[in-house]
Amino acid sequence: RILITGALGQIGSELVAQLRKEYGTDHVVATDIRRTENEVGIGGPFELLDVLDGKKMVEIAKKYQVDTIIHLAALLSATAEKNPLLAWNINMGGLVNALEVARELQLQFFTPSSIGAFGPSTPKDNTPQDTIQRPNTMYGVNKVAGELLCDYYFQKFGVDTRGLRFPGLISYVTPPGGGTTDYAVEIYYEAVKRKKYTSFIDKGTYMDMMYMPDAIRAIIQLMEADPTKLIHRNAFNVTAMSVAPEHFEAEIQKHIPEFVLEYDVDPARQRIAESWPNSIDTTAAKQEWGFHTEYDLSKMTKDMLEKLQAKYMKN
Ligand code: VAH
Repeated sequence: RILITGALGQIGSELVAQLRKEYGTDHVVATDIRRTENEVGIGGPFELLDVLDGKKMVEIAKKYQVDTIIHLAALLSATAEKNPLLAWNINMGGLVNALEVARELQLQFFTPSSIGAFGPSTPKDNTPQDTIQRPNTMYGVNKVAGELLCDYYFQKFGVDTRGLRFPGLISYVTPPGGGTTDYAVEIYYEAVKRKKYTSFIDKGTYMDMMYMPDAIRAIIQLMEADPTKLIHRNAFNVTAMSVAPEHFEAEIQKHIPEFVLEYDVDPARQRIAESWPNSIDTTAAKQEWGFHTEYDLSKMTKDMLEKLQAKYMKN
């Protein structure tokens, strides 16, 4: 069985659905700090869990006899920058609790890192798997500390920890909350609802992005990978495309010709975005566990617009 924290979030809601499809509904225990109307989390075993409550986390892990924990609960970059101490407490406190459960019960462990684990002094183009990581955001500090802590638990305690440095993730099931790359999700929702969007990230700001189906497949593929082939663990660079707001605009206009993109740059989130790479190198993931993606900008845009039109434009 698999225990998932933050199961009602942007990644969690789709990962729960896919894992339940592949392994069976009762195989996946969804947990989150609150219940929502989100049918995915409630469509099978669900427990309320605040990841700062390590005792309850162990109880749930034992109750369902889990063998894997996927720790997703965290504050994303923009929110973390507004509440840095709260972000440290939740992102690191939650991670330590989850790693301790994995150590005590000898569970396989996954938690995401991010392109946010890189900083202004990191090579910006085709960022290597192994390179300097001095992020200047609290979220980035959390992600680098998290990567080091997960590698430590692997080396020191033999916990089978694995991680992915995710780019911006784009999805239509559950919108993200508090990310810097959220513009790349909002743009599709607004294109369908209002045929216009005002981006808080500036024209020409390149960031790596990936469609959620590719991200979910990468998690499952990494967790099922042969451990003897893994040279790296926490965490692999993965991405599908390096794009800027104007690329989304041009692709959306192929489907909605009257779509208009305007800009009203948010300095706080623009600063975060500019501290991240323009593009990252995914050779290690490809070589060590066969990472690949199926969605490029064109295929993702077609699918996003179709799914959102079905969701919002019943008529
Ligand atoms: C964020 N969506 O914007 C997350 C992610 C690479 C971006 O870490 O904070």
